[in-house]
Amino acid sequence: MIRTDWTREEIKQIYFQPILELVYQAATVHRQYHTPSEVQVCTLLSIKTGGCPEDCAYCSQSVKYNTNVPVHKLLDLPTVLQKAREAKQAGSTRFCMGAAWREVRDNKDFDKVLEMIRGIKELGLEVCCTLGMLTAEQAQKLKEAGLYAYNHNLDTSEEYYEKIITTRTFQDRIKTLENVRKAGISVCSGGIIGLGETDEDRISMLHTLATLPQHPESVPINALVAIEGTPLAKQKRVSVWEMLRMIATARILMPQAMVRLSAGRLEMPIAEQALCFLAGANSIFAGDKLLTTPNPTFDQDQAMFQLLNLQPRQAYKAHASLSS
Ligand code: SAM
Ligand code: DTB
Ligand code: SF4
Repeated sequence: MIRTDWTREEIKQIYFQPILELVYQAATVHRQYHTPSEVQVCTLLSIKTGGCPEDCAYCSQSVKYNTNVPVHKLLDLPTVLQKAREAKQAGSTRFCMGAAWREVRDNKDFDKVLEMIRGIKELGLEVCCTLGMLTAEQAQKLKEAGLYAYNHNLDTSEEYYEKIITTRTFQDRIKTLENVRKAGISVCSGGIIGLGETDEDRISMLHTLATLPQHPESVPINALVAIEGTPLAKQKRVSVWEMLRMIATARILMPQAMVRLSAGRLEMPIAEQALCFLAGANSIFAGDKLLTTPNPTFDQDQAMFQLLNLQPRQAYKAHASLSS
C-alpha cells in the first residue's frame, strides 16, 4: 500500500530498527514492487559548470568558495549529443544534464537546453535535467520539449537547511517540485547525508519526501563528496551503515520509487554497494564522472553488474505512479 500520511514517529520506528531487520524489511518491500536484479543506469553531464551564485556548503560549483573546479559556460549542442550517444553506447538509459544555475532564466541558454532535450529524446534516452529553480511556465516548456524527469533535491531537513544554504529556502525547493509535478514531469528528489546533520534531520527529510502529495518517482541518496575549499571539506566520510539506513527507510516509505545510490560510490567496495542494492537501491549514476567529481569507471561497474548478476533497466519502462 502506498501511503503519503507517514508520521515522524512511524518513520523513526522504521529507521532505528536493528540494521539487519531494517534491511530485511526493505528487501521484502523491494521484491513486492520491483525486479530485484534490475538496476537503472543513468549518466550525468555537467552542461554548465561552476560560477553558481548559491552558497550550498557542500558544492564545488559555488562562487563563494575557492575550489579547483574549472568554470565553463553552457556546452554546445553537438558536444552534448555526442556525450549522450556515448552514454547510450555504454548502456545508460537515462541522461541527466546538470547546470550550476540558481534558477532557469528565460534566455538563449534555456532555448539551447530545450534543443538538447529534443535531441537526446530522439536517441531514445530518458532525458532528465537539474537546472535549479523553475517557474510553472518553464516546467511546461521543458515538458513540451520532451523532458522526462527533473532532479531537484531537498538536500537536507527543513530544520538544518539554513546551516547548509542561506541563499534560498526549503520552501523554494518545495515550490519548484510542485511546478515540476504540475507539468507532468517525473519528479526526482532526494538529498545528501554527511553534512553534519543528525539522525533526526535525516528522518525529517525522508518525512517531507514521503508525505508530498505524490511520492517522487526517484529518490537519490547522495553521500557527501567532501570538496576542498568548501565549508564541509573536513567532514568525515559517511559509513555504509548510514547509507543503508537511509536507502532502506526510503524504500519502505516510498515502495514504488526508484531509490538511487548516487554520489559516494567511488569509495564503496562492491560488497557495500551490494548491501545497498539488497536494501532497495535500484538506480545508479554510471560514467567516470558525476558532475565535477570522479565516479567508478565503466569497467568497474561492468564487473560489478556481472558479479552480482544485475541487469540494466530498459528506458521508458512504465512507472507505476505516473499517469502518462
Ligand atoms: N544547481 C542545481 C541545484 O542545486 O538544484 C543543479 C545541480 S546540483 C550540483 C545537484 C545536486 O547535486 C544537489 O542538489 C546536491 O544534492 C548534489 N550534490 C552537489 N554537490 C554534492 C557533493 N559534493 N556531494 C554530494 N552531493 C552533491
Ligand atoms: C543527485 O542527487 N546527485 C547528482 C545529481 N543528482 C545531479 C549530483 C552529484 C554531484 C556530486 C558532486 C559533484 O560531482 O560535483
Ligand atoms: Fe549552485 Fe546547485 Fe551547487 Fe547549490 S548545489 S551551489 S545551486 S550548483
